[in-house]
Formats: sequence, C-alpha cells, structure tokens
Amino acid sequence: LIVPENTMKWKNIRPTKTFWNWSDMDNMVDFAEKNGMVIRGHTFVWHQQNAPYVDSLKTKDEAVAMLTEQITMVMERYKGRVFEYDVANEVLNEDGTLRDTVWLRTIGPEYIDIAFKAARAADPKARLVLNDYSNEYAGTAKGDAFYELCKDMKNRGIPIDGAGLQLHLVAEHTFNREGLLAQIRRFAELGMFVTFTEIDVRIAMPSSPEKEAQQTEIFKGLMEIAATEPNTGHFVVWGYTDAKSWIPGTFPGYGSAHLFDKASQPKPVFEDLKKILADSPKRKK
Ligand code: 9MR
Repeated sequence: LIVPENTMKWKNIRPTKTFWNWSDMDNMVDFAEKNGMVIRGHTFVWHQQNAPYVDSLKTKDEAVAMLTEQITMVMERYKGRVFEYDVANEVLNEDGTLRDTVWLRTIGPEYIDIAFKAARAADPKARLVLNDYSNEYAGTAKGDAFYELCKDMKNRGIPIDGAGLQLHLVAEHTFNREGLLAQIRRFAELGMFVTFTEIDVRIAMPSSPEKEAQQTEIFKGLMEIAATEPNTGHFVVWGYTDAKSWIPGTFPGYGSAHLFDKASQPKPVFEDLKKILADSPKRKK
C-alpha cells in the first residue's frame, strides 16, 4: 500500500485554478498497479499545503464550488484505482472544537458533510475517511470529540466509512492500549472501520536502549491491534526510514521515529512486526 505524502495535496496537484498537475499522481498510481500495491488518497480538506487561491476564498458559494470541483475532478480521474481517501484531515483542535480554517470561515461547519457527499458521488466505491492526529484514545478531549463528530455524521446519513488515526506517537509517552482499543471498538459499533494512517514513534534525542525499547513496545502494540481487531487492518507508516524523515524539521530535538534507521537498515522491531503479522489470526483465515 502506498500513500502520496504530498503529491495529491492541493498546492501540488492543482497549483493554479486552471492547471492540474496530473503527471506525478498518474505516475504513482501506475507504479502502484505495476507493483501489486493499492493507493490511499490524501487529502482534500486541509488547512495546510493549499494553493494561494484556496486560502483567499471569501464567499461560501465559491468555496463550496471549489471544494466540490477539487474532489470530483480527482476522484473521477482515479475512480476504481484509489481505494480509500482521507476526504478531510485535521479538522479538530486539541480541545475538540472545529479548527479555524478557510473552510470553516467561508462555508461553516457543514463543509465536512459537503466534502463527504461530493466524494461519495464522485467514486461511490471508494472508502471515505476522516483523518486526524491525537484522536486515538477514548477518554481524551480530542479522541472523544472525533468519535462524536463521526457518530453524528453517521446518524445523519453522511457517507463516512472510516476513521483515520494518524498515530504520530512519542516513545516516552505512555501507550494507552485500553484507550486505543476502546476507540476502535466504538467505531466498530458505528459500523465504521479504523485505518492507522501515518504511524511513527519519535524519540527525544539522544536515544537510549530504554527509549528504543519503549518505541518497540508501541510499534508492536499497534501491530498486534491491527492484526487482531476485526475493523482495523491497515498499518500505514509516515515514511519508513530515518534517513528521510519529516520529524526533526517539525519537532526539533526528536528523531529516530521510523522502522528503518539512518542507513536505511531495518531496526530490530521490524522483525517483531513481521512475526506479529505472520501469526495474525486474520492472515490464517
Ligand atoms: O510529511 C509531510 C511533509 O513532507 C510536509 O512538509 C508537511 C506539511 O505540513 O506535511 C507532512 O505530512 C503531514 C500529513 O499530510 C498530515 N498529517 C501530519 C503529517 C506530518 O506533518
């Protein structure tokens, strides 16, 4: 499975209102198909990496038209070839309120419904996901608000299929397995699946054997859950190697967040994950 890290984001795929840069995404989809991989699309609604003409949208009508056109153009082009999309990304603040973005300011809270409806219409078979970070644990302000938002959409018949848990975790923070399981299971009750969309486990540098052990336990805990919970199964990492990582630039002082080291060699945890996968009850079916 591959995800376009930046290629499908607004400013890259449509840098000006009238110029669509299809070639990069077309190449990626071709590459995936040639290599027996599937593609997750990422992302339409976001507050970052938009084109300037998006950030300066003013009226509700033009914002709805722009968002609908974006979703329709991309999803119709890759119909049947991209199996799942992060239709909207990071719409919540830490306290669970809606983030102040161009979409909220111009359209109002219903921009989320509008995006998901446009996505369903454009490619009825694609799985539609709401994606966020720090939303993985039941019993936290953001985790609960994220669940309530999805539940409310479901109850109102808005076409949402899955919850995206980015899982940008920190090795030194306690891994709340029970909170994560509770979150996943209540999505199952809503008839929704959960995708682990952007896993990494960063370490405060310098690293130590103790910190590495904590990181290993978190990666393993996530894989055990992905390998067993019926409504999960996709374990997507946000970059695989410390040699090319978004972490140090965004979280100064942190690093070593990925499964492969700076020499792009697998860390010991990689073998642990392969064992968990090999033993997965889902795999033996
Ligand atoms: O990995 C992406 C990095 O190359 C970009 O510079 C950055 C811009 O904000 O976005 C990164 O990916 C983000 C993803 O799209 C959404 N969740 C958080 C990711 C890390 O910032």
